[in-house]
Amino acid sequence: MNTLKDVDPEIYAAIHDEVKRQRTHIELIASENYCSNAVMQAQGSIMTNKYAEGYPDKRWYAGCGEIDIAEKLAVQRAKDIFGAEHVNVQPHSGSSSNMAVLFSSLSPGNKILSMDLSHGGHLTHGFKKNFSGQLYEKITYGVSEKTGYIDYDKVRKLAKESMPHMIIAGASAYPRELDFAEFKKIADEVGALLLADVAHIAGLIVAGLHQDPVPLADFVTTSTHKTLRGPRGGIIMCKSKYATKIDQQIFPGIQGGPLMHVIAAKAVAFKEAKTQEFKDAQVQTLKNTNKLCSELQSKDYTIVSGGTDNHLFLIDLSNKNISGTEAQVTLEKAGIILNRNMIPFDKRTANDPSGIRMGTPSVTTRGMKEPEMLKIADWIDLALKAHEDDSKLKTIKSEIVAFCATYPLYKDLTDFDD
Ligand code: DSN
Repeated sequence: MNTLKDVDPEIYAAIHDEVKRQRTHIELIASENYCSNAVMQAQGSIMTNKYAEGYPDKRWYAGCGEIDIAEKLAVQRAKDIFGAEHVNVQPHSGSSSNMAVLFSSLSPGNKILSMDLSHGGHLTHGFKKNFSGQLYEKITYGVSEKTGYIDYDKVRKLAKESMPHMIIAGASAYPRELDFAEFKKIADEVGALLLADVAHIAGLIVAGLHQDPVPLADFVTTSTHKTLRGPRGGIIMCKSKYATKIDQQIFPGIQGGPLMHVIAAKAVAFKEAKTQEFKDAQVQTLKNTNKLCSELQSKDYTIVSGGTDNHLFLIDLSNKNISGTEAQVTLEKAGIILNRNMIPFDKRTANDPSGIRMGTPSVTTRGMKEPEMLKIADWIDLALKAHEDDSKLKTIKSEIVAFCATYPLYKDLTDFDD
């Protein structure tokens, strides 16, 4: 990166320090991961220079031969790993994937039935300040207060009462397996379209470790950078009968030129997702999440729903002398990165909620296994107990920096070794 260093020392310094931060911290944000060098090389390539509005073999610009190769590979590989009838790889994000699906199939004022944000849903599933909440009428389902699991009887009841045009199955902070077959039954009973947003669990689905909505749902969207371990972006999968309207809704409906360097990187990630190494990492992610969760439970932390079936879990800190925001800040001081999160039926606000969310895709990609989860649980517990003691937090941080050095990250980025 010597050229960047010369041309723009400030941005170079920010990247340099971010590499250092990623290397020296324990990353537990459930929606993050470390993509491979190969993915980053494709994303950092000259494909960023090319305009390619349209689709392969039907572009609005000349000179798209090589670009078409990349997009066709991305589409074919995504179809292959997910078993999808049709895939659009152009969405810039999971949010624009959802926007395209909603715009393609709903009219303003139509009803959507989706998971409450405070129970684990997503902004694009109808949050009032998001386009989805402003354009459509939202009815929300949630989890049972007693069990923390989605109450499917209640979902069915709400669907029958409200007769939504679309049901959205998917979440950003739900630690249990989603029953897509049950969602499909409910959608069919009320004549609703079914959108499965699998952004968080896509990698688990590809590895055969989570119920698969692709054969069932009308539309399946996902971001590509979470458990799927690709570049930051999104894709839409759908039944063939919706292919034209989805493609037209992405371009020219809501996007112009596709980000071809990102699409090339998606193709690389989809190739990697076919490997045994990827599958093994997804298996290990489940083991690690389970171990971290049960260890914290044994240290008297309250786990929402009592455990986890996937790559994440939520801790309810109500019985501790600390809020979700304070816990996030404290843990960052100690070298552990995660996010504050609302818990179902939270009595506090979204800005300073009662919970924290944690997941293990990143630490798993880094090579950590169950014994390391025990250490991380110890550090979390020690740090939260010492949240008013900065010198103790500093000591924990130095232990974590030393620990992280034994799990080298991006070894090939030697420019940043100092
Ligand atoms: N913002 C993402 C998350 O952290 O779960 C969802 O898109």
